[in-house]
Amino acid sequence: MKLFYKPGACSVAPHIVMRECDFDFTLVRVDTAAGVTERGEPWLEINPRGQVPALMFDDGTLLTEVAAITQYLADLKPDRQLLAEAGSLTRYQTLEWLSYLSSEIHKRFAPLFRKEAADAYKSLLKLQLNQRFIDISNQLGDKPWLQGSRFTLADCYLYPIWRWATALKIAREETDALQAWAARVEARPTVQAVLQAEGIEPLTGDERRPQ
Ligand SMILES: N[C@@H](CCC(=O)N[C@@H](CS)C(=O)NCC(=O)O)C(=O)O
Repeated sequence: MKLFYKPGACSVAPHIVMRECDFDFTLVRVDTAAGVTERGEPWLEINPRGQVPALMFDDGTLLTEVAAITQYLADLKPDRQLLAEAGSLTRYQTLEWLSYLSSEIHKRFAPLFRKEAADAYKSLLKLQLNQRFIDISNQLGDKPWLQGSRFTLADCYLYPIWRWATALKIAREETDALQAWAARVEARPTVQAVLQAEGIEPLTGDERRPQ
């Protein structure tokens, strides 16, 4: 399998899943702005939707969307318990998180990275995001992971999103639980491997990362 990614983008989520599940895969970096992969292939010919992540199978079939790719991968390796079995409420609570993160959080970030978006609109988005992150932090509370004692797809997806929030200085107050969670995420060897492979920095220094 090939995972098309952009460093630090939402493709970090399936990248973490790939490593948590020990898949044999090839990473292919995409410059979405230039519309070309690191191999010089026109990106829109591979993925007409133009976005990362995209997962390509050996026969050339493409699967896109963070929620679909991560569920597919997790279901191939149920023993990793990133997604509970079909029929269990826990599974649908993970899907609830994926849906919420995708529709209510992830998409609010896109205009914040665009010069042409009006400042008043950006301020509104930041206000809304700020409140949602405080809420997520409150939901986390003392739990190690979003759904309790088990690291799931929900944590994999929230991690790149929380990185953008940190970069844009959103929700720096009242989010201690989220900040502690990020340190736990970054203590995972799989996440460290992702950061290294993508050439991106952790949010938390060694002194803040639990050993
Ligand atoms: N709904 C898509 C969103 C994907 C998305 O927004 N990807 C961004 C990176 S986080 C991207 O490729 N942006 C470049 C572009 O839109 O040109 C998913 O869940 O995978």
